[in-house]
Order: sequence, then C-alpha cells, then structure tokens
Amino acid sequence: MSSSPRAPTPNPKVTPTIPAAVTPLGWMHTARFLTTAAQLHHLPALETPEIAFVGRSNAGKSTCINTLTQQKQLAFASKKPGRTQHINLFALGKQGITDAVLADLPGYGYAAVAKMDKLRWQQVMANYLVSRENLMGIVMMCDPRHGLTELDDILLEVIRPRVEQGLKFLIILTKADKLTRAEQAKALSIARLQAGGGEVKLFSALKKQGVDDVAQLLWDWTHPKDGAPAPAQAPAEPPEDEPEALDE
Ligand SMILES: Nc1nc2c(ncn2[C@@H]2O[C@H](COP(=O)(O)OP(=O)(O)OP(=O)(O)O)[C@@H](O)[C@H]2O)c(=O)[nH]1
Ligand SMILES: [Mg+2]
Repeated sequence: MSSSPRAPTPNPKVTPTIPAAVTPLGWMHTARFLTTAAQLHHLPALETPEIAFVGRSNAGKSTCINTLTQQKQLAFASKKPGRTQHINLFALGKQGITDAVLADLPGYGYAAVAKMDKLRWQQVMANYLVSRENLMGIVMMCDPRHGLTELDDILLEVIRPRVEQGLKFLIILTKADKLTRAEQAKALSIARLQAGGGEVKLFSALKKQGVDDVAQLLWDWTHPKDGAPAPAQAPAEPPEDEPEALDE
C-alpha cells in the first residue's frame, strides 16, 4: 500500500502555533507537517537547516520522528516495510516560526519493492543527500540486530564528502528494547567503531529511551551556542556518474 501524499502547506508561518516550553523536547513538540514530494525538484528550496532521517526500510525512522515530536501520526509508520514512499518534511519552531526542518525519507533495502521503483528512489535519495542545499545533518537509523549493512555503507560513502565538510551525522540504534543491556552495550561499541568517531545513540520508541538525548543533539545542531544561525551546508559537487545503486 502506498502512502497517500498530503497537500503541501506552502507557507509554514501561517500554521497554527503549538505552545511549547523552552526545552529541546518542547521544541520538538512544535513539529508540523510542511510538505511531501515524490521527486527532489518538487521540494521547496528552503534556507532553514534541514535534518534527514535515513536508513533501511522498517528501521524505525517514521516512528522515531513521531516519538521525538510526541505526535502519533505525524510521520507514516507501519509494520509493513516500504511505508514511507515520499520525502516528507516537518517544520519545527516556536510561535509558528520555522527554525529547523526534519525530513523523513523512504527506506532502502526492502526486497518487495519493484526493481524500477527501487532504482528511481535510490536516485532521488542520492540526489537529495548530495545536492539538498539546506541539509545540515543526517540521522542514520539502524536496527542493531542487523548492524550496519552493505546498503548503509554505500549511503555512508555517498555522504562522506559532505560529512568531511562539516555535515552533522548521528547513528541511532533503534528498537533498543529488543536487546538486553549487555547486547545494547556491545551494539553501541561496534557501531561507534563503524561510525569512525561519529555520534551513536541507543533509542527505543517503546521505552522512550534516548528521546531526550536525541532531541538535545538536534537542538544543538540547529542552535549553535554562539548564537549564529546554523549554517546550511554547501552541497557537494554532484557525482559525475550515476550514484551506485543502493540495492542488495
Ligand atoms: N519494539 C520496537 N518497535 C519499533 C521501534 N521503532 C519502530 N518500531 C516498529 O518497527 C516498524 C517499522 O517502523 P517505521 O517507523 O514505519 O519504520 P521506517 O524506517 O519508517 O520504515 P520505511 O518507511 O519502510 O522506511 C513498526 O512496526 C514500528 O512499530 C522501537 O523502538 N521498538
Ligand atoms: Mg517510514
């Protein structure tokens, strides 16, 4: 079943204000749907810093966004892999003024998606990650029971040039409730090695584990302490060849 796109909201400043406390979690709760796009060129060009949630299908991206924002159905989540089929943007910010945008991306690696759809999506995603001008951070969601897979590694390669230029990067180990404490500690240390010094956090939507930590980090990314607005990162040069297919 495909996700039904919702009508774009052209001006985020006219969305109703949701009262919020002055905390990263309160800020998260201000999330509201902004727009949805099946193709990159349908996304509005924004100057607001944008953070993309990427990862294998069924890893828990949409659920994580719903948990962080405390809104049950902001992003489409489902037991059935391949639920998210568009790039969905959510605006964050108090008094209805958008100061950050979250992007929920379709997952990769779901075998039951038709080959042509897979290739089209991989292209859209690679182009998004390489060329989205206001993209300032990437959250990679990974189910620690599977670890970082070959597809995750390919994606890491695609974004490496931008990470080297300062793009923020976090690996979230999802569904931590399915692991014992010892397994969690082991998964964390393995992922830290694979992340090459990047941030890694355990997360459970079920147990609300890691919610404060992740909210704080995303707040820090988009609200630098020196008061300067978070720089929207310069996009990397577009790849000369077609990006390598994220396929199994
Ligand atoms: N136990 C547990 N289940 C979770 C957790 N997070 C997500 N899930 C479940 O995992 C399934 C997939 O979640 P989604 O959030 O739809 O995954 P997604 O990464 O957005 O998937 P795609 O849209 O297909 O890319 C759903 O059945 C969720 O309920 C978690 O922290 N713990
Ligand atoms: Mg999803």
